[in-house]
Amino acid sequence: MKHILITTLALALGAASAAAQDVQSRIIRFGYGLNEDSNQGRAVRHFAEQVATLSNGKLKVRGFGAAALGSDVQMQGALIGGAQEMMVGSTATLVGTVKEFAVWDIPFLFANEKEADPVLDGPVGQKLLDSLQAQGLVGLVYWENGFRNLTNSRHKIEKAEDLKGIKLRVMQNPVFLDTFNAAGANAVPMPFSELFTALETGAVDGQENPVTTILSSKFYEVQKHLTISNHVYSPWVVLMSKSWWDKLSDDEKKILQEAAVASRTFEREDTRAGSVKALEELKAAGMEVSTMPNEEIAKLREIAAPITAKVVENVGQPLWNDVQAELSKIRAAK
Ligand code: KDG
Repeated sequence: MKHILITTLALALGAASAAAQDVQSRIIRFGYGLNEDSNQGRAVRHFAEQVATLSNGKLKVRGFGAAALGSDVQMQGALIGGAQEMMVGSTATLVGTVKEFAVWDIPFLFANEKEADPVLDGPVGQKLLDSLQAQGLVGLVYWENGFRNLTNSRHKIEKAEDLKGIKLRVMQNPVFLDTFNAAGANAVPMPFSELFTALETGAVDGQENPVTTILSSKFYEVQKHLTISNHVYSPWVVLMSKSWWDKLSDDEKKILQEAAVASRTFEREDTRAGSVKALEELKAAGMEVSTMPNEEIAKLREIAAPITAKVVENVGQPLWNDVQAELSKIRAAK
Protein backbone atom coordinates (compact mmCIF):
# COMPACT_ATOMS: atom_id res chain seq x y z
CA MET A 1 0.00 0.00 0.00
CA LYS A 2 2.81 2.37 1.01
CA HIS A 3 4.62 1.69 -2.29
CA ILE A 4 1.52 2.59 -4.30
CA LEU A 5 1.09 5.77 -2.27
CA ILE A 6 4.72 6.83 -2.87
CA THR A 7 4.47 6.07 -6.59
CA THR A 8 1.23 7.99 -6.89
CA LEU A 9 2.76 10.92 -5.05
CA ALA A 10 5.86 10.87 -7.28
CA LEU A 11 3.71 10.78 -10.43
CA ALA A 12 1.56 13.60 -9.12
CA LEU A 13 4.66 15.68 -8.33
CA GLY A 14 6.10 14.86 -11.76
CA ALA A 15 2.87 15.87 -13.43
CA ALA A 16 2.72 19.04 -11.36
CA SER A 17 6.28 20.02 -12.26
CA ALA A 18 5.60 19.25 -15.95
CA ALA A 19 2.44 21.31 -15.79
CA ALA A 20 4.44 24.10 -14.12
CA GLN A 21 6.91 23.88 -17.05
CA ASP A 22 5.92 25.32 -20.41
CA VAL A 23 7.01 22.16 -22.30
CA GLN A 24 5.30 20.71 -25.38
CA SER A 25 5.57 17.09 -26.52
CA ARG A 26 8.27 17.15 -29.18
CA ILE A 27 10.44 14.68 -31.14
CA ILE A 28 14.05 15.82 -31.66
CA ARG A 29 16.06 14.15 -34.44
CA PHE A 30 19.73 14.15 -33.40
CA GLY A 31 22.11 13.05 -36.18
CA TYR A 32 25.76 12.03 -35.87
CA GLY A 33 28.45 10.46 -38.02
CA LEU A 34 30.13 7.79 -35.92
CA ASN A 35 28.70 4.34 -35.16
CA GLU A 36 26.10 3.95 -32.40
CA ASP A 37 28.75 2.04 -30.39
CA SER A 38 31.09 5.04 -30.15
CA ASN A 39 31.83 7.94 -27.78
CA GLN A 40 29.60 10.09 -29.99
CA GLY A 41 26.74 7.59 -29.79
CA ARG A 42 27.01 7.14 -26.02
CA ALA A 43 26.99 10.91 -25.50
CA VAL A 44 23.91 11.38 -27.68
CA ARG A 45 22.09 8.73 -25.64
CA HIS A 46 23.20 10.40 -22.39
CA PHE A 47 21.87 13.73 -23.68
CA ALA A 48 18.56 12.06 -24.63
CA GLU A 49 18.19 10.58 -21.14
CA GLN A 50 18.88 13.95 -19.52
CA VAL A 51 16.33 15.70 -21.73
CA ALA A 52 13.68 13.05 -21.02
CA THR A 53 14.22 13.35 -17.27
CA LEU A 54 14.21 17.15 -17.20
CA SER A 55 11.09 17.36 -19.40
CA ASN A 56 9.23 14.49 -17.71
CA GLY A 57 9.36 12.58 -20.97
CA LYS A 58 7.79 15.31 -23.08
CA LEU A 59 10.93 16.06 -25.14
CA LYS A 60 11.99 12.84 -26.93
CA VAL A 61 15.47 12.80 -28.52
CA ARG A 62 15.91 10.20 -31.30
CA GLY A 63 19.61 9.54 -32.13
CA PHE A 64 20.54 8.64 -35.73
CA GLY A 65 24.14 7.37 -35.95
CA ALA A 66 26.48 6.31 -38.76
CA ALA A 67 25.53 9.33 -40.87
CA ALA A 68 21.99 7.94 -41.33
CA LEU A 69 20.78 11.55 -41.72
CA GLY A 70 23.77 12.50 -43.93
CA SER A 71 27.33 13.75 -43.62
CA ASP A 72 28.28 16.57 -41.25
CA VAL A 73 27.96 19.12 -44.05
CA GLN A 74 24.62 17.70 -45.24
CA MET A 75 23.23 17.73 -41.68
CA GLN A 76 24.39 21.32 -41.18
CA GLY A 77 22.33 22.20 -44.27
CA ALA A 78 19.31 20.31 -42.92
CA LEU A 79 19.51 22.20 -39.61
CA ILE A 80 19.82 25.55 -41.37
CA GLY A 81 16.83 24.64 -43.53
CA GLY A 82 14.77 23.48 -40.51
CA ALA A 83 14.48 19.88 -41.79
CA GLN A 84 16.34 18.41 -38.80
CA GLU A 85 16.53 19.59 -35.19
CA MET A 86 20.02 18.57 -33.91
CA MET A 87 23.41 17.14 -34.82
CA VAL A 88 26.91 16.83 -33.48
CA GLY A 89 29.85 17.13 -35.84
CA SER A 90 33.30 18.47 -36.40
CA THR A 91 34.01 22.20 -36.10
CA ALA A 92 36.35 21.68 -39.07
CA THR A 93 33.42 21.35 -41.48
CA LEU A 94 31.85 24.58 -40.11
CA VAL A 95 34.54 26.82 -41.62
CA GLY A 96 32.45 27.16 -44.78
CA THR A 97 29.67 28.62 -42.61
CA VAL A 98 31.72 30.65 -40.08
CA LYS A 99 35.33 30.97 -41.20
CA GLU A 100 36.59 31.79 -37.69
CA PHE A 101 36.08 28.15 -36.63
CA ALA A 102 39.32 27.45 -38.52
CA VAL A 103 41.19 28.65 -35.43
CA TRP A 104 40.44 25.27 -33.79
CA ASP A 105 42.09 23.44 -36.74
CA ILE A 106 45.51 24.97 -36.16
CA PRO A 107 48.03 22.14 -35.65
CA PHE A 108 49.47 21.88 -32.15
CA LEU A 109 47.25 24.76 -30.86
CA PHE A 110 46.48 22.87 -27.63
CA ALA A 111 49.07 20.77 -25.78
CA ASN A 112 46.43 18.85 -23.79
CA GLU A 113 42.80 18.79 -22.72
CA LYS A 114 43.54 21.01 -19.69
CA GLU A 115 44.24 23.78 -22.19
CA ALA A 116 41.44 22.91 -24.62
CA ASP A 117 38.52 22.73 -22.17
CA PRO A 118 38.76 26.23 -20.62
CA VAL A 119 39.47 27.90 -23.98
CA LEU A 120 36.55 26.19 -25.73
CA ASP A 121 34.15 26.61 -22.78
CA GLY A 122 35.33 30.15 -22.01
CA PRO A 123 34.52 33.51 -23.63
CA VAL A 124 36.45 32.86 -26.87
CA GLY A 125 34.78 29.51 -27.58
CA GLN A 126 31.39 30.88 -26.59
CA LYS A 127 31.77 33.88 -28.93
CA LEU A 128 32.35 31.49 -31.83
CA LEU A 129 29.28 29.46 -30.86
CA ASP A 130 27.23 32.67 -30.70
CA SER A 131 28.41 33.65 -34.21
CA LEU A 132 26.58 30.61 -35.61
CA GLN A 133 23.15 32.11 -34.87
CA ALA A 134 23.41 34.55 -37.79
CA GLN A 135 23.91 31.48 -40.03
CA GLY A 136 20.80 29.62 -38.81
CA LEU A 137 22.55 27.40 -36.26
CA VAL A 138 22.63 27.34 -32.45
CA GLY A 139 25.86 26.00 -30.97
CA LEU A 140 25.05 24.54 -27.54
CA VAL A 141 28.38 23.10 -26.32
CA TYR A 142 31.66 21.60 -27.47
CA TRP A 143 32.29 17.88 -27.03
CA GLU A 144 35.67 16.19 -27.44
CA ASN A 145 36.59 14.41 -30.65
CA GLY A 146 40.17 14.35 -29.41
CA PHE A 147 43.80 14.50 -30.45
CA ARG A 148 44.24 13.23 -33.98
CA ASN A 149 46.66 10.47 -35.02
CA LEU A 150 47.71 9.00 -38.34
CA THR A 151 46.91 5.57 -39.77
CA ASN A 152 47.91 4.10 -43.14
CA SER A 153 48.17 0.78 -44.96
CA ARG A 154 51.57 1.29 -46.62
CA HIS A 155 54.38 1.71 -44.11
CA LYS A 156 55.35 3.03 -40.69
CA ILE A 157 55.22 6.82 -40.42
CA GLU A 158 57.90 7.73 -37.88
CA LYS A 159 59.40 10.80 -39.55
CA ALA A 160 57.67 13.84 -41.05
CA GLU A 161 59.17 12.86 -44.42
CA ASP A 162 57.45 9.45 -44.24
CA LEU A 163 54.23 11.27 -45.15
CA LYS A 164 55.61 11.87 -48.65
CA GLY A 165 53.41 10.23 -51.29
CA ILE A 166 50.80 8.93 -48.82
CA LYS A 167 47.26 9.41 -50.20
CA LEU A 168 45.76 10.75 -46.98
CA ARG A 169 42.05 11.40 -46.47
CA VAL A 170 41.49 14.66 -44.65
CA MET A 171 38.36 16.45 -43.45
CA GLN A 172 36.79 18.90 -45.89
CA ASN A 173 38.78 21.80 -44.49
CA PRO A 174 41.56 23.95 -46.04
CA VAL A 175 43.86 23.82 -42.99
CA PHE A 176 44.05 20.02 -43.02
CA LEU A 177 44.39 19.99 -46.82
CA ASP A 178 47.19 22.58 -46.84
CA THR A 179 49.07 21.12 -43.86
CA PHE A 180 49.30 17.57 -45.16
CA ASN A 181 50.05 18.65 -48.73
CA ALA A 182 52.86 20.84 -47.36
CA ALA A 183 54.15 17.74 -45.53
CA GLY A 184 54.36 15.94 -48.89
CA ALA A 185 51.25 13.80 -48.57
CA ASN A 186 48.57 13.74 -51.25
CA ALA A 187 45.65 15.09 -49.16
CA VAL A 188 42.18 13.95 -50.29
CA PRO A 189 39.22 15.83 -48.70
CA MET A 190 36.31 13.43 -48.09
CA PRO A 191 33.21 13.15 -45.87
CA PHE A 192 33.72 10.84 -42.89
CA SER A 193 30.82 8.65 -44.07
CA GLU A 194 32.85 7.60 -47.18
CA LEU A 195 36.11 6.94 -45.35
CA PHE A 196 35.95 3.25 -44.42
CA THR A 197 35.16 2.21 -48.02
CA ALA A 198 37.92 4.46 -49.36
CA LEU A 199 40.42 2.80 -47.01
CA GLU A 200 39.09 -0.68 -47.79
CA THR A 201 39.32 -0.22 -51.57
CA GLY A 202 42.69 1.53 -51.41
CA ALA A 203 41.24 4.73 -52.86
CA VAL A 204 43.25 6.33 -50.07
CA ASP A 205 46.23 4.92 -48.15
CA GLY A 206 45.47 6.51 -44.79
CA GLN A 207 43.59 8.97 -42.64
CA GLU A 208 43.92 10.81 -39.34
CA ASN A 209 41.50 10.65 -36.42
CA PRO A 210 41.50 10.15 -32.64
CA VAL A 211 42.11 6.57 -31.46
CA THR A 212 38.53 6.32 -30.16
CA THR A 213 37.26 6.90 -33.70
CA ILE A 214 39.85 4.55 -35.24
CA LEU A 215 38.54 1.83 -32.90
CA SER A 216 34.79 2.47 -33.08
CA SER A 217 34.94 2.81 -36.90
CA LYS A 218 36.99 -0.43 -37.12
CA PHE A 219 39.72 1.23 -39.20
CA TYR A 220 42.11 -1.38 -37.76
CA GLU A 221 40.47 -3.86 -40.17
CA VAL A 222 41.82 -1.91 -43.15
CA GLN A 223 44.84 -0.07 -41.70
CA LYS A 224 48.10 -1.65 -40.51
CA HIS A 225 50.06 1.28 -39.14
CA LEU A 226 49.09 3.75 -36.39
CA THR A 227 51.34 6.72 -35.60
CA ILE A 228 50.69 8.69 -32.41
CA SER A 229 51.27 12.29 -33.52
CA ASN A 230 48.56 14.25 -31.65
CA HIS A 231 48.96 16.80 -34.41
CA VAL A 232 45.72 18.67 -33.69
CA TYR A 233 42.99 18.68 -31.03
CA SER A 234 39.57 18.30 -32.67
CA PRO A 235 36.43 19.55 -30.94
CA TRP A 236 32.92 18.45 -31.88
CA VAL A 237 30.09 20.95 -31.62
CA VAL A 238 26.49 20.14 -30.61
CA LEU A 239 24.28 22.08 -33.01
CA MET A 240 20.58 22.90 -33.16
CA SER A 241 18.47 24.38 -35.93
CA LYS A 242 17.97 28.09 -35.13
CA SER A 243 14.57 28.18 -36.84
CA TRP A 244 13.47 25.27 -34.60
CA TRP A 245 15.17 26.74 -31.49
CA ASP A 246 13.28 30.00 -31.94
CA LYS A 247 9.94 28.14 -31.61
CA LEU A 248 10.86 26.76 -28.16
CA SER A 249 9.71 28.17 -24.83
CA ASP A 250 12.27 29.45 -22.33
CA ASP A 251 11.63 26.32 -20.22
CA GLU A 252 12.37 24.06 -23.20
CA LYS A 253 15.55 26.00 -24.09
CA LYS A 254 16.71 25.77 -20.47
CA ILE A 255 16.18 21.99 -20.43
CA LEU A 256 18.16 21.49 -23.66
CA GLN A 257 21.00 23.76 -22.56
CA GLU A 258 21.19 22.05 -19.13
CA ALA A 259 21.23 18.61 -20.74
CA ALA A 260 23.89 19.74 -23.22
CA VAL A 261 26.21 20.89 -20.42
CA ALA A 262 25.69 17.62 -18.52
CA SER A 263 26.39 15.64 -21.71
CA ARG A 264 29.62 17.61 -22.27
CA THR A 265 30.97 16.45 -18.89
CA PHE A 266 29.88 12.87 -19.56
CA GLU A 267 31.30 12.85 -23.11
CA ARG A 268 34.71 14.21 -22.17
CA GLU A 269 35.09 11.70 -19.33
CA ASP A 270 33.91 8.84 -21.54
CA THR A 271 36.17 9.85 -24.45
CA ARG A 272 39.28 10.26 -22.27
CA ALA A 273 38.76 6.93 -20.55
CA GLY A 274 37.99 5.41 -23.94
CA SER A 275 41.21 6.75 -25.47
CA VAL A 276 43.37 4.80 -23.04
CA LYS A 277 41.41 1.59 -23.71
CA ALA A 278 41.29 2.19 -27.47
CA LEU A 279 45.07 2.29 -27.83
CA GLU A 280 45.40 -1.08 -26.08
CA GLU A 281 42.57 -2.57 -28.14
CA LEU A 282 44.09 -1.33 -31.41
CA LYS A 283 47.40 -2.98 -30.52
CA ALA A 284 45.54 -6.18 -29.63
CA ALA A 285 43.75 -5.95 -32.98
CA GLY A 286 47.15 -6.17 -34.67
CA MET A 287 47.91 -2.54 -35.54
CA GLU A 288 51.62 -1.64 -35.54
CA VAL A 289 51.72 1.39 -33.24
CA SER A 290 54.58 3.90 -33.18
CA THR A 291 54.96 7.34 -31.66
CA MET A 292 56.36 10.22 -33.69
CA PRO A 293 59.52 11.47 -31.86
CA ASN A 294 59.63 15.07 -30.65
CA GLU A 295 62.24 16.08 -33.22
CA GLU A 296 59.88 14.93 -35.99
CA ILE A 297 56.92 16.71 -34.35
CA ALA A 298 59.11 19.84 -34.42
CA LYS A 299 59.51 19.39 -38.19
CA LEU A 300 55.70 19.09 -38.57
CA ARG A 301 55.30 22.30 -36.55
CA GLU A 302 57.73 24.02 -38.91
CA ILE A 303 55.82 22.73 -41.95
CA ALA A 304 52.54 23.94 -40.38
CA ALA A 305 53.87 27.42 -39.46
CA PRO A 306 53.01 29.16 -42.77
CA ILE A 307 49.57 27.54 -42.76
CA THR A 308 48.99 28.80 -39.21
CA ALA A 309 49.97 32.29 -40.37
CA LYS A 310 47.43 32.01 -43.21
CA VAL A 311 44.69 30.92 -40.74
CA VAL A 312 45.50 33.84 -38.40
CA GLU A 313 45.20 36.23 -41.34
CA ASN A 314 41.90 34.60 -42.28
CA VAL A 315 40.26 34.51 -38.85
CA GLY A 316 41.69 37.88 -37.79
CA GLN A 317 44.53 38.83 -35.44
CA PRO A 318 42.10 39.82 -32.60
CA LEU A 319 40.68 36.29 -32.40
CA TRP A 320 44.18 34.77 -32.48
CA ASN A 321 45.29 37.21 -29.76
CA ASP A 322 42.25 36.28 -27.61
CA VAL A 323 43.04 32.55 -27.92
CA GLN A 324 46.69 33.12 -27.08
CA ALA A 325 45.75 35.33 -24.09
CA GLU A 326 43.50 32.54 -22.73
CA LEU A 327 46.28 29.98 -23.26
CA SER A 328 48.86 32.22 -21.52
CA LYS A 329 46.56 32.50 -18.49
CA ILE A 330 46.12 28.72 -18.33
CA ARG A 331 49.83 28.02 -18.77
CA ALA A 332 50.80 30.64 -16.17
CA ALA A 333 48.40 29.12 -13.62
CA LYS A 334 50.02 25.67 -13.92
O1 KDG B 1 30.60 12.63 -38.58
C1 KDG B 1 31.86 12.34 -38.05
C2 KDG B 1 32.45 13.63 -37.60
O2 KDG B 1 31.62 14.18 -36.65
C3 KDG B 1 33.81 13.59 -37.00
O3 KDG B 1 34.19 12.35 -36.61
C4 KDG B 1 34.70 14.33 -37.89
O4 KDG B 1 36.83 13.75 -37.11
C5 KDG B 1 36.06 13.78 -38.05
C6 KDG B 1 36.41 13.33 -39.39
O5 KDG B 1 37.52 12.81 -39.53
O6 KDG B 1 35.59 13.54 -40.30
